[in-house]
Amino acid sequence: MQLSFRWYGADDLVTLEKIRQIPGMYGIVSAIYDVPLGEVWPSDKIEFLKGEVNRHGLALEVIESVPVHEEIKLGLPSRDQFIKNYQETLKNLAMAGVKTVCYNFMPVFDWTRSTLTKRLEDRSLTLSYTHDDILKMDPTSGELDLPGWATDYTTEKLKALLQAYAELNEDGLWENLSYFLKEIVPVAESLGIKMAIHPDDPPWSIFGLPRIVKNKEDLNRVIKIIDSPSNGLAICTGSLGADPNNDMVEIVGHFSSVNRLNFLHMRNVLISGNRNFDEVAHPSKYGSLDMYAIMKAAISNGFDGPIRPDHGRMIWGETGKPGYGLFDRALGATYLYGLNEAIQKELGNR
Ligand SMILES: [Mn+2]
Repeated sequence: MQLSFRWYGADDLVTLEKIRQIPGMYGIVSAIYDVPLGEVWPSDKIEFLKGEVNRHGLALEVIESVPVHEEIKLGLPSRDQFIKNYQETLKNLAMAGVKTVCYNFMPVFDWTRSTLTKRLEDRSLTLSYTHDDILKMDPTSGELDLPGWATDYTTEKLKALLQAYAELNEDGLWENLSYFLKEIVPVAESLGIKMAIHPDDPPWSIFGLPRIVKNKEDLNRVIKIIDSPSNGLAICTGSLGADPNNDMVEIVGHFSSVNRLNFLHMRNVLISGNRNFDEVAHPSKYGSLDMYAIMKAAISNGFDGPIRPDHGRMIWGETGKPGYGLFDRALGATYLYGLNEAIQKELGNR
């Protein structure tokens, strides 16, 4: 296991100085945030980031994410230039020693919650999703501002995008993912980079948008587009696990065993009804997922790649980027470190 921690760069309130003090921490998961979407990430910016991370005794081997331009997802003629740029970015990342690149293929909106500040019984604050509340939201109203969302669209542009995706539907989105992977995976493979698609969060359609990475069947379909270790998965237990039909132990074990699990996000969720869930503390007892069994399924089937605690709650009065404070994610990291030690010893590995 390469225990890793997401870091949003120099503006992140959680500093590299603090992250390096978390026991067992190996690497940083980050990105270049000041290059416009779709443009090539220049080597000097990547080298600077790597230098900062390395200076703190941490590795920079995982990028999350290199975002995929909407025109690639929509399959517009302009996609070829954006795909070329993506290939160039991969080359520059490989030169800096990056081994894993996470991305997603969610139209318009990244992860979605109905509230970012639900108070749990222990008085901590967490991100929560209630499907009825989402159904009442109008994403084009301009009143919604969730951190997982693209906020730089005008209302008109957003309406046009939603319409374009409604017409594209799931089949069209699959075709466009396939086109993208057939251009990207051979390049990634030649560079020694493993691509890792992050599942849709939540794993069902919202606002009439097609979503295609929701369950085991979808994950299987992705890896069959091109059969390569560079065409793999970032399995996020809190994303897929919000649907109780997704057996996370089985899914993680399966894709680890076929060597397509390239990155593992560990997060627990408490499912409280049909399409309703809270993000909770990492240990199994707080949520609906058996975190020990999931870790064991990954490791015992051969996974030894990057793992990061996914979102955390806000505890001990911390404020900051929802889901990405220090304290609860650090607790999550040490819990994962402990699970890993116990599982490795059980397996007789050390
Ligand atoms: Mn995730």
